[in-house]
Amino acid sequence: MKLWTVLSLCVFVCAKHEHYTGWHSYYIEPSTQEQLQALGVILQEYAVDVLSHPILKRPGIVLVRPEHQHGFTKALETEGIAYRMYSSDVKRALDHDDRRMQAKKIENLARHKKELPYDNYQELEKIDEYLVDIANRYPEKVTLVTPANSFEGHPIKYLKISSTNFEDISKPVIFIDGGIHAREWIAPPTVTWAIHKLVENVTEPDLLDAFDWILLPVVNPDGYKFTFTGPRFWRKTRSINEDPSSITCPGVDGNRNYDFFWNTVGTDDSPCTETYAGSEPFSEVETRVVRDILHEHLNRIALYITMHSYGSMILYPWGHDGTFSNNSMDLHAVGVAMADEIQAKSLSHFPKYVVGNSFQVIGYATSGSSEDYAHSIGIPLAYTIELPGLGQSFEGFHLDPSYIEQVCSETWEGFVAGAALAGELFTNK
Ligand code: 0X9
Ligand code: ZN
Repeated sequence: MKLWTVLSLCVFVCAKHEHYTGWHSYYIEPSTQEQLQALGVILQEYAVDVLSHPILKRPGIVLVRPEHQHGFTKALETEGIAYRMYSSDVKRALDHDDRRMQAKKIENLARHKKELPYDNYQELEKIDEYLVDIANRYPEKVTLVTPANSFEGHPIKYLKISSTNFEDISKPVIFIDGGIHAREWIAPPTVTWAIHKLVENVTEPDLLDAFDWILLPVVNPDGYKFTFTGPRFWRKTRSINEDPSSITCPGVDGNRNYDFFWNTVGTDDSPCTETYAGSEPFSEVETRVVRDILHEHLNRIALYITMHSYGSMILYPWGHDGTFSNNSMDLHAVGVAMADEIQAKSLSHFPKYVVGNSFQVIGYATSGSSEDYAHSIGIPLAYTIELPGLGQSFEGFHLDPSYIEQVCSETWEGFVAGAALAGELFTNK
């Protein structure tokens, strides 16, 4: 029986990443504004999957399918854009990641470890089971809410955690979500860890006395599940709309789908791109769930954080044009306080966090993001946290699983600091 389990896991792992057979990954390093502009066109023409956006002085990382590699590299050479191949066998690298994950899974099974893992990435079903289990075990503090199913019918679940059953309306609310971008696997565990710290392993009891919490680990369950069973670098939702090309190219970039300067910059009209904004604002049930939470608790949400990866950044509005909001002093101060606390617990070889305006820090404009939307409707403190990624290529999205717990626990320190300051600012407003 055990042998069968091991064999079937191997067959599954080895067949899984066929999609990436022959794909290469490249570093690209444009050195002038003109090259950056030309690059934009090249990336579109060769349907390149951008894992990390290049800006001047910061190389980007891209994946290129076999049939486009020749044209892509020739086009870079014509424009004089520096590049080098990083991985000539993306599939092999992914198979390797999978084998390690499966080995850890088998080891945990053998040890009868039933808890949600923090030494391995968390599968959707395990997260769902955990949310149900916590709600059942701590009914006096925790309420499970399933407001809708995703496009493919997966329940979108979140927890409301409160010592006063959300009835004390003088308490500020902290809302944290993760997993809108499917491939950013480190994001959901930081949200489940926050649940763990608020309910199971409580070291800061005042956090429940002072705040109500809403924690939504996986906004985009379809995409998230898809990356565990199919293309590892899937980013979007999995929906199909009236656009005929969405049948072959499903999915919308959830972080371009909010109604804030929707589809004006940093987006694409074609469903076959990674930053497709959707057919209209809030076309996706997944973003509607987040929108509805934001509006339901609008007067009480003191702090909204959406968890992404990677880059070790704490970003705040406005991301579409790089200007600052009226609350930018507080946004910056609380962002720095969170980064300081994370940094204090971090490892020396992890990248240092950078805090700042979304556009200015990431170097490209984005419209329709959840962070900007939340702030635009009146949430005073709204952030995107780009969690750390290590390594030189797509490892950015696949931080060594042995670091998951480290990232979760250091990020928790940031949440604690952010909540404390957000609470003070909220009460004094
Ligand atoms: O591009 C994005 O959606 C985010 N980066 S990621 O690598 N996780 O995809 C950054 C979004 C920040 N933008 C705004 N707040 N507008
Ligand atoms: Zn993201």
